[in-house]
Amino acid sequence: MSETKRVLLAEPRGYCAGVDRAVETVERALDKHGAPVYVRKEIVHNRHVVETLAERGAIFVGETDEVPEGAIVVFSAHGVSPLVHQTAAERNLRTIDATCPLVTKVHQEAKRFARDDYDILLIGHEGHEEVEGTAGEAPQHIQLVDGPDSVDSVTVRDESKLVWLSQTTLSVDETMETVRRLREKFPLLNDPPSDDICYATQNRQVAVKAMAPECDLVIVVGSQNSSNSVRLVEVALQAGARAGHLVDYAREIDESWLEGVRTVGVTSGASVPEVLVRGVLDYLAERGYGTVETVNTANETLTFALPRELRPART
Ligand code: 0JX
Ligand code: SF4
Repeated sequence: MSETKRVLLAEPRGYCAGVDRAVETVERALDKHGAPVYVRKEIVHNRHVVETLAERGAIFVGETDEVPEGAIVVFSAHGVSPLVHQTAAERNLRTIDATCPLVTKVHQEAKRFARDDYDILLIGHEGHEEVEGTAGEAPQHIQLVDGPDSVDSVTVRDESKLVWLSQTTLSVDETMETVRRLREKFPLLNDPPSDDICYATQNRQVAVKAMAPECDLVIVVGSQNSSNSVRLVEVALQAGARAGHLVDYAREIDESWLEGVRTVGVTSGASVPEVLVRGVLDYLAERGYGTVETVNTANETLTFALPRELRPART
């Protein structure tokens, strides 16, 4: 084996279409209306993004009741329940909804199946904002299934009217295992009309899986509260990477992780700006990992239009 140190760089990585749109929404709202612009929850789950927007005048709040009457509030990419829309309206807030259209799609599915009186098993992580928003569309019909081990405790009203939906940013393999166990228990379980785990989540997992078997170490750039970023570390380890770590910044890399390491895999979550990946590549280059080979498994071209309130007026 050659001793040459190298980096494998996953492609696609980083910003997805929904994050790009959500971050630009806050930037444009600041340009158009001036600071402050309120944002309910983190616009996306990335420390650097949130800190940068806060420096520009965005004020991040936990709930809409912290926003002054009549002010502008942006809803994050992860989506909100109808109750949040309602409380914002009651406070006369001017809302700009940056919910990713692919999250909205899951909300629509939830509403439709609830209208048809199905029991909905929503696979997702308890406490995550996205599942709180989706579950809020039909709380009487939806129950959360947080991974394969939660299947045992699931009970339903009518096994013949049952569908599973999911959070958009889960591990594909773990979700399929959860569905397998659910179907063992409920053979008539219906699949969602289309994939709820979104294209960006899937593509980033496919890319990291392709490089993981060759990696002594995989560094995923992303924040601890970013579901899709955390999943990339898990997927890398399951696919054969010898070690894996999540870092917000290059400065969080521990020199000891590189001991005896020849191949380092690098990728980033869907909420991570490329500048942070560049920081990690520079850090690695300074330590002898200057050769970078891209591992490309898909090309992404999807983009979403900005929320209506921020589109240029028609002439
Ligand atoms: O924690 P998540 O992966 O859902 O969110 P993050 O890191 O902000 O990623 C992009 C937004 C995803 C919404 O589906
Ligand atoms: Fe939308 Fe997927 Fe990005 Fe979430 S990860 S914002 S669902 S494109």
